[in-house]
Amino acid sequence: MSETLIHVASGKVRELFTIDDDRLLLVASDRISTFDVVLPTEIPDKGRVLTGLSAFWFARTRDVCANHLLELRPDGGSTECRRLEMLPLECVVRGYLAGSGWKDYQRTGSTSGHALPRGLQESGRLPEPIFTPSTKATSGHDENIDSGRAMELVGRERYEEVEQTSLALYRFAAEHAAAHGILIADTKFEFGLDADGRLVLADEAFTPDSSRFWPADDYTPGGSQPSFDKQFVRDYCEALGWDKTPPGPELPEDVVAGTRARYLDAFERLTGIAFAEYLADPTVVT
Ligand code: PZK
Repeated sequence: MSETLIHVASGKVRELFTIDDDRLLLVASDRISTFDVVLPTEIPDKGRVLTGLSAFWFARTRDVCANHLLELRPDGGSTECRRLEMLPLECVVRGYLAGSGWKDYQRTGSTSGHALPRGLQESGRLPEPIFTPSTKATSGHDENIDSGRAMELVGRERYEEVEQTSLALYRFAAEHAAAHGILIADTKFEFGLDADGRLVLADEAFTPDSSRFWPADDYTPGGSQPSFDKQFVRDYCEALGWDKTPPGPELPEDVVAGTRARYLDAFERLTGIAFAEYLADPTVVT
């Protein structure tokens, strides 16, 4: 049996191929980006860690929302997915105030139309998680939009469904992760519709590339927090004095090893499964 794969899309560090009319192959590479630039040095096993984490979360949130995962491939770094009609919305949930949410708040006291209490700190925990959708920018950064604009894009009923579903997914994962020493500050989902118009969670879910993971032990609101996975890379790049425009710098061996260890640590803490067990049989996460 042979399959001809047709390349359909490239993300910064992932590729999407068509298998047939109904199925796509999502391949997670070992590439890493920082300050929005993909670096020339790979982190061995990063793609497998992210693929395994997504599959773990998909398996545990099926009752909250259906998802696109059909099959984890034996290599552990790629998945067969259902082909969907994607919604033109990045579905972001924030439990803590960081990144563009913090920037919006400092300027306006709100983000994506959510008026927030005064006196919140950078990286502070929000009173309640909030849904802050953004549009998929064709170039550059996604743009935060309010619920009115998001409803124009997907319709009122679908908007309410993706908001409630996103919040429920976040609450589930954030509670699980916090119990295992990792704060999920925020996360981004992509949803699609199946042929019957049912909402389906697509893309990746609760990976360090789609979420801000912070080590709970070091959590100190009132400033930016170290990233669980990329902090060695950022610190190294800052110390180099690189101007953050392409091309990015090569990473030395110790930064690669330290970063790889952080990805494996996140995987093992969140799943409770040894990474070697996952490599031997990826289906152990599902
Ligand atoms: C789809 N993307 C973004 C993600 C990339 C690009 N299940 C699906 N059905 C139809 N389309 C998509 C998906 C998913 N997931 C997702 N673009 C199309 C994207 C990852 C890598 F290169």
